[in-house]
Amino acid sequence: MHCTILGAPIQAGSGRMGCDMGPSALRTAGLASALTELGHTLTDLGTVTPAAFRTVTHGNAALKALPEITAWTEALTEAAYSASADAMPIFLGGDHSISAGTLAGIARRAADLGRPLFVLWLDAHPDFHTLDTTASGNLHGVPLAYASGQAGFEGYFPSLKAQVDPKRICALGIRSVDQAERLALGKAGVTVHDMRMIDEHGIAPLLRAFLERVGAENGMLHVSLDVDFLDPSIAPAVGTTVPGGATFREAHLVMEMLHDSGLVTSLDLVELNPFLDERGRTATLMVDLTASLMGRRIMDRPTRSY
Ligand code: B3U
Ligand code: MN
Ligand code: MN
Repeated sequence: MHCTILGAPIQAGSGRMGCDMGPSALRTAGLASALTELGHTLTDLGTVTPAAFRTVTHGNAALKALPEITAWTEALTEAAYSASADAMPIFLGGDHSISAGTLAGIARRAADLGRPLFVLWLDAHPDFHTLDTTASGNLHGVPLAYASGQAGFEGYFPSLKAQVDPKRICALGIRSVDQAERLALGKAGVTVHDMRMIDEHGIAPLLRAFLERVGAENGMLHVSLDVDFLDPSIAPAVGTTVPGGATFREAHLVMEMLHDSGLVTSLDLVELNPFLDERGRTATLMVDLTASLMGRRIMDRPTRSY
């Protein structure tokens, strides 16, 4: 597989500093060599640069860094579209607001190819706020709502050339949802597998059912991996730790099943805040999970084929 790597060092969407060091920490933890050791080829496209910020005002006074995130979203939409021309792009955040742009660009690519785009959102949070409903004002809480065409972004975020069908989104690992999001997710028809579902059914059957849908429709699959999908005991380098996250083995199993499916066409690695890390262990875990997604395995065979 040919991969492209793009750094998107945004931190303003998370409301605290540190995520801008994410791309650097992922590179330092050996992302490139992990990929090439698995036989993949790779082009590191460096760092995306946003255009100058415009002044914008919005009725929701809580919103933080709207001009900045808007400019980043424009730049990342274009970058994601070109980086996905003939390669699998891996986007290095940066906070989760990067996915407003990465999803918009990938959705446009999928529309060009005439293929349905599916999204696997691995996160403690669904990030399904609009500019009107977010109470924290942190724009890492809105990308999935924006990219799936929810109302309220018009005139602020770039208009979408193609959007993600909310019915093709599966959010897995969810354990912190605001009321406005809960209502909007239900209305839009997003599949939400929260931690209770994972505890009751196991993570593998839930993921398998989704992958079977993607495969049946010859879909493209974008995976968005937020550090806080993982339990904070194994991944401390994130601003919004939520207890009760995915275990080390659950996370690797998800990645191994994704690899075996052969369906993944793009990936976000987001919310890594190296300032909060312990001797690079979270950055290293994110790289190891990426390696599992890209084919690293314990024995030289998949456990199950699709
Ligand atoms: N839903 C809350 C919390 C949050 C969302 N994403 C993260 N935290 N990382 C909000 O602020 O929108
Ligand atoms: Mn997130
Ligand atoms: Mn999160």
